[in-house]
Amino acid sequence: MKSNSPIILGITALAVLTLSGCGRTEKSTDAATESVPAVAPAAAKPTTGRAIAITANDTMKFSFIEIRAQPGEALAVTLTNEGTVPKFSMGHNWVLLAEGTDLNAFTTDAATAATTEYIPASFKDRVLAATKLLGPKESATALFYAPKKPGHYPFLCAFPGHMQVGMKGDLIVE
Ligand SMILES: [Cu+2]
Repeated sequence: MKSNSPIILGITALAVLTLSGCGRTEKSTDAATESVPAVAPAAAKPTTGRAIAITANDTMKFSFIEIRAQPGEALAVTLTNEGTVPKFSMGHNWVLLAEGTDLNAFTTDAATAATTEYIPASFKDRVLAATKLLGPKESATALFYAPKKPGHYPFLCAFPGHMQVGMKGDLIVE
């Protein structure tokens, strides 16, 4: 009996911990989804989504700068580079970032991130979706779920200098 009591106590304590632990886990998961929208969309990608076709060319402009989506909607954003200037001096990509991302800080770091197609490692966890960097007449699609939290999520072209001349917009989740 002497040896049984601590074990029973231990099991009881474990059960209590497990029960309270469950409650806590559920709550913190919800909180994490709300405060860190970057994590949820990166976890899973849809196999298909509402098609949104954007073009860009040598004038360094996206064909439109506003996309509206419903929370959690599956989207397929296709960027086509209709320009003719070679990729090393006029590449384009489409990069969606977490709400509130400091775009100037992003582009500062992006300028030295040529090896990762101008998506800097320092901002990797802020990237919700992105296409590869496109040369002339190339196109690529980013498949992703819109964030579940309504808000304005910035997108831009990460090629050096392009955001500054206007290659940026917003995904508006509402
Ligand atoms: Cu560009």
